[in-house]
Amino acid sequence: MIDTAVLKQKLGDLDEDGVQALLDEFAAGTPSAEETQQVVEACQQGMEIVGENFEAGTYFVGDLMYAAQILTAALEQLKPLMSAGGGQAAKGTVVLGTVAGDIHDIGKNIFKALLEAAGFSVIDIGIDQAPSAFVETAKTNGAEIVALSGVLTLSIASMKETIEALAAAGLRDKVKVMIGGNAVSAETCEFIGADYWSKNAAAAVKQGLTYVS
Ligand code: B12
Repeated sequence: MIDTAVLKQKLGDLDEDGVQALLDEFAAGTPSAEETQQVVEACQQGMEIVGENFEAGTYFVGDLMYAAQILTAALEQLKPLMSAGGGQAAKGTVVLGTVAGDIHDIGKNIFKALLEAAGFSVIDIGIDQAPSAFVETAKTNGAEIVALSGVLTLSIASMKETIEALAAAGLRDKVKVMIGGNAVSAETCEFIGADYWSKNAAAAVKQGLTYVS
């Protein structure tokens, strides 16, 4: 197993070659799905360092974009390792998307990969999605779970509007609503009337399994 603290720092430092070398070493060691999850979490923490540097004014939007590029490449490499241990039968349908006004999708894509590895059928409607897109897709596909991703503070308002739209369409009792991303908390979950919140995709998948079992 690689040193995840070093990986976190290398991502925070935007050291693309350093991150790549560590991931190559990791992949060569035939890691378990659990170890892969630890590496994904280290990457997530590395992005927090990037965010802190952005807030402090030492990194700029270009640095955020570069960080996103490094993490997207890392995720592509880690994805096949997330389901180590074998896939499972189809579990249920999840409609997943990033809410209106927000274009961040790296965390959403990690959650999607883990859901699929656990056997869920995932309909990913993409980024910056209006409440109506979640409602229509959930209705058409008889989804059990609607999963809302968002990292901006303003995404909370979009999540609330999406849940209100689900209720107006008569779907609120038929689906479980999960929210995730940097912006969510226990308070926001309660405030907007979601069923579950998490900043940890692996824990959220476990919760999702309880909804469909
Ligand atoms: C990379 C990045 C970008 C990239 C995004 C690229 C992409 N394809 O996603 C780019 C450059 C495009 C970008 C743009 C902007 N960004 Co930006 N960005 C980031 C950064 C550094 C990392 C985000 C990330 O990928 N994190 C890693 C992932 C893995 O973590 P995650 O999203 O939380 O996901 C995990 C969990 O939360 C969970 N999860 C995710 N979704 C879901 C959903 C469900 C249902 C569940 C259960 C779980 C779950 O699973 C994941 C794995 O465990 C963050 C800093 C931060 N700390 O988040 C800033 C940050 C989010 N950005 C910020 C800002 C301000 C912006 C811009 C406004 C900048 C600008 N001036 O233009 C724009 C906004 C554009 C828009 N309208 O959305 C601020 C937001 C501040 C705020 N409070 O609102 C942050 C926090 C930086 C900061 N500290 O100031 N950004």
